[in-house]
Formats: sequence, structure tokens, C-alpha cells
Amino acid sequence: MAKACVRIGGFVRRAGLKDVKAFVEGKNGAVNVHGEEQAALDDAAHEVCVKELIQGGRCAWIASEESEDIVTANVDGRIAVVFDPLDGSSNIECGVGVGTIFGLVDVGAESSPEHVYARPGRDMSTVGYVLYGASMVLVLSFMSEDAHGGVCAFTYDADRDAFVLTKRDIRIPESGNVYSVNQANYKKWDDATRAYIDECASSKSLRYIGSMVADVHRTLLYGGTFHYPACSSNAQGKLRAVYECFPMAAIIERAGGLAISGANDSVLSFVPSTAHSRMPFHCGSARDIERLDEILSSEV
Ligand code: AHM
Ligand code: MG
Repeated sequence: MAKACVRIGGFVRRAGLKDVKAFVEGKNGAVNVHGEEQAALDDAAHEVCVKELIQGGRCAWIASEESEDIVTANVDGRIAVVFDPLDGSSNIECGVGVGTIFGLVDVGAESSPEHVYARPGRDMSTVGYVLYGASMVLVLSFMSEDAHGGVCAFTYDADRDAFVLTKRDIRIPESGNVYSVNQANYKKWDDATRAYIDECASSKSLRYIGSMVADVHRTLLYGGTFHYPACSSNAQGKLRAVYECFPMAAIIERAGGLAISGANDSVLSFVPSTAHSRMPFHCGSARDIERLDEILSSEV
């Protein structure tokens, strides 16, 4: 995934150039319609990840935001890899940070496509994301018998063509002064969600990029909360459980924060019914998410 992300970072850096579609497709040609370029970048990012995972030989199954069906990678593989190859790509034209989100599940020797998604998020071992921002940053956490699940950050050094360890054992602050949510959905939330956001609005700063990797990365480093709640037009929220919410929730929790989907509902306990199931999502500093949980659990 790291190798794939270096290539995706190259696509992102070239976004907007007239030949970018040709560049990602390896053909001659030009493109001038933003939507077309965005779709080409999404597809190219997906293809690069699939190619690297097939070549790696250890991956059995792939679930991607860009593929309706689970992709078979290697029949002898024992892990499944889930990813959103280019999250936030609708923002790409204005140059804000976008990212790749990924997670690994050990599915054993005999598995079927359902083993990839019909399990709680807590089953993910390695989780990570790459933020294509001012610098290219890989945030990674391994969890296994030998690895305790700490969260580290690596910054890509183009001169060495390598991700270099720049932060180890990242811990999210216990509370923060920032909340991050699409406030335009305010009228569509339930009363309890509105009550919590009202409380935030009276004492904290609102920061919302609209690109989950960038918003959660800021939350991880500076503290505070990130939310994509359920709303009247989408009872399950917007974000996808398997390849968006689970890896991000696992990183935040391994860094000492919390991720919930509702009152007393841990994100990582949810069992999706499809690879593309959505879920309400709140994550961030432990004290702040505990306060949200308290409000969601009470009658408002
Ligand atoms: P995408 O997978 O189509 O890019 O959508 C996911 C993105 C997230 O990065 C971000 O948190 C969210 O959509 C923003 O949605 P909205 O524009 O409704 O606030
Ligand atoms: Mg996405």
C-alpha cells in the first residue's frame, strides 16, 4: 500500500495539468472536464493499489470504494485489504489535502468474500492512511501478537524514495478546542446531536475541510473531534464503515482517543452487512467523545 500511495501521490501532485488523465491512464490525450479528471484519478488510484497487492502475493481479497464487488487478488493469500484509494477527491481541484485510507484483516487460509466485511472493525490488524497534503504523510499502526498497536507517522522523502519515521507513539490530546463537522446539515440531525454541536459552538473553533483524512489527521495531532452524524436525509450517515470509518477509528483509539457511532456504540463493534455499508461516525479526544456519548445517552 505504501508503494501504491507513492504513485497516487504523484497523480495528486499533477492534478489539474492538462495531461493528467493521459498520465494516469498511460495514454495520449487531454482532459478539461474536472469531473472526468476526478473519476480518472479515483480509478487510477484503485488500479495502482490492486496491482501492488496482487504483485505482493499475500492478499486474498480486496474491498475498495471504487469496486462494487470484492476483488479476488491471490488464491493463496491469507489477508484481506480494504481501502478507499482516494478519499475526498471531489476537493482535488482546489488543492486541499486528500488521502488514501486502508486496513488489513487476517482471513486465514479458507475464506470467502463475506469474511472481508461481515466482522467488527476491531478485527483489523494493520490500519493506516496517507495524507497527500503539504507533505505526504503515512500514519500507520500494526496490531499483532508482536506489535502493540502504537501509531506512528512517516513523511515521504522523495530524495530517498522512502517514508521516513517522523513521529512515534502518537497520542491524541485528552481534549481539544476544535470540532469538525458539516454544519450545513444542522437541521437534519437529531436533537441530541444538535445539543452537542451547540455546546461545541459556544466554546470551541470549527474547522472543516470536507476531506476526512485531512480532518481526522488534524484531530489526531491537535485534539478535538470529527463528526459525520446520521441525518434525516441519510439515516446511516455518509461515511463507509469498512474502508473509511474502521481504519480511522482504529487509529484514533490506538492513539488513546475514542470513536462512536451513537450512544454507547463503539464504531469498532459494528458488523457491516455489505462491503459498502455506511455508519454514523464520531471520533476524537477521549474526554470530548465521552461528553458526546453522555449527551447522546440522555433524553434531550
Ligand atoms: P468520498 O468518499 O466520496 O470522497 O466522500 C467522503 C468524504 C469525506 O472525505 C468527507 O469527510 C466527507 O465526504 C465530506 O462530506 P460533505 O461534503 O457532505 O461534508
Ligand atoms: Mg471516500
